[in-house]
Amino acid sequence: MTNPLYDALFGRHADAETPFLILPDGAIWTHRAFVARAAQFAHALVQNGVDPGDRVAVQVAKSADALALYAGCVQAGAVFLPLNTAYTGTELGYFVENSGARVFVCDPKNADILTPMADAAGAQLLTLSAEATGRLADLAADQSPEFDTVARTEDDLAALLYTSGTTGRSKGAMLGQRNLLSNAQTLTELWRFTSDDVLLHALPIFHTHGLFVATNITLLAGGAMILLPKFDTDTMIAHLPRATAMMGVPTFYTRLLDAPAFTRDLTAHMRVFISGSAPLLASTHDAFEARTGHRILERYGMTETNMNTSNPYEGLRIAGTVGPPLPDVELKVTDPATGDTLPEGEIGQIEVRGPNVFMGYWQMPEKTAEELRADGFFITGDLGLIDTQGYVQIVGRNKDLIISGGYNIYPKEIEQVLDAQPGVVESAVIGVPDADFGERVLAVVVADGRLDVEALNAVCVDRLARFKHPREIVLVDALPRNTMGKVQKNVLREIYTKS
Ligand code: MLC
Ligand code: AMP
Repeated sequence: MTNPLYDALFGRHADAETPFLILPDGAIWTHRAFVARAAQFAHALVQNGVDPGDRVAVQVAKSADALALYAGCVQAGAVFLPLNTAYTGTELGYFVENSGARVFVCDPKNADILTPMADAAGAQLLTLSAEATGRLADLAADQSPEFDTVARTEDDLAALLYTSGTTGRSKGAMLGQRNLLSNAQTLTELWRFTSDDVLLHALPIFHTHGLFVATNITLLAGGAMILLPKFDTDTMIAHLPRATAMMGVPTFYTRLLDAPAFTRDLTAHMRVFISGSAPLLASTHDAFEARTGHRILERYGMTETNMNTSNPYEGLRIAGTVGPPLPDVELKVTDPATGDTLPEGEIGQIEVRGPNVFMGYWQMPEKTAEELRADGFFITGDLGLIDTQGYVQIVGRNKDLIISGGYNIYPKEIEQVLDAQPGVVESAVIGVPDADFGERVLAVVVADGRLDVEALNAVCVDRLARFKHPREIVLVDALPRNTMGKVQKNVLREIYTKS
């Protein structure tokens, strides 16, 4: 029986007494202990009716157990569906229902409030806290540390990650074993990860970056991770001496640069700093090199495709570029109107093809067909060019998307909430530059006399995760429109970027 993803990432470490997770309190989980805990979770899931192919939706705090639950899902042949811990009940209801999850795991402190939602969606609710308490933790503790791994092939679904759409509801990106495994193999080699590596891990584990890029690569290499619950500048600085590598979104790097204690001496022993999920300003890249002597290695990816391009480990890392396509990824720049490939240096939409590209959107064949061409090329929605050296530069987006601190925010979703409120005639949500988050959310609202801005903020709290909330609401008489009647967001961005 084989299960390629399980065998490569987890199974082969079953007897290894080497450290895998180093926790903030100094506790260490060996690879063996981690694999054993994963098996206990696999048993607990099966006892709760999880069959191969079933979705297991998980909204829990970052912890060693949360990662072991991911591994347990892979071992049981289930489909892991991680959810942002900031999501509200309304948001969660959609994901659990849409995915048809068999089990929904949440923090014990949210159980009462989320039980009706899980019941309505037909999902079994289990609980797990960062302190290894909760019904799932208790159940797992009683299980055998060995589990007969469920056979899977590389074509089987391993994870479902929801990404919002520019129109309508979120789409579940179906990631198969091949997608995850091939990308982890390519990146491990490209970035020279080995069993000697210790990755400083402060990213959330409900997204591609923290879960697949960081964790899968470390596991494949047989290395270790210092698993921090979240990013905190002082904590990062305290743990850096023990690390060899770090991965982060650009906000991590700008925050570290703001700290005088982040010095050349502190980072001299580090092997590599990797950035992605949002554009790294060339000025940040330069300031980082001036401070530490390290050139940040920037790469480019997305939920649907895992990683697509990377600056080289050896060779020129060029600020403002995301490097050449990965060895097993084809990348072309096309004319958005015709789909024709554009010559080198011309700006167009970025399309990618390779074993990293997802299997389509969960139960959305039309959406899948719109973005994933029959020939396998995925239309990323990013705009860019390929320069004379073969490096890709991302110059913008062909999709109405804000990236704040590495989180994707779809204006449409916020506009729909705002527009439904009394007193709102219409709204336009845009991203404006922000020194900390790269971009922040600003809502431009046309109101009639009845608008109560406090009530507007309150409905956002109820309906939307905190990171999506408009940081500023500006009231205007009318929105700028082009001759076709379409709101000109570029004009709004220009106005509110200047002021
Ligand atoms: C937190 N807040 C955010 C936010 N993160 N608001 C907007 N954007 C964000 N990203 C809210 C908090 O709830 C808080 O609300 C306030 O902003 C300030 O919080 P903070 O303490 O400063 O934030 P912090 O907890 O430090 O989080 C910031 C962060 C975090 C940048 C460290 O957001 C983060 O870890 N981002 C990484 C996201 C990521 O992993 N993306 C990868 C996606 S995968 P209040 O109520 O206090 O005002 C992908 C593919 C690829 O994109 O290529 O990798
Ligand atoms: P997500 O859907 O959360 O996976 O976000 C993917 C999007 O993040 C991509 O489509 C890009 O727009 C953006 N992104 C990821 N990495 C980079 C990068 N290095 N530079 C610029 N944008 C990036």
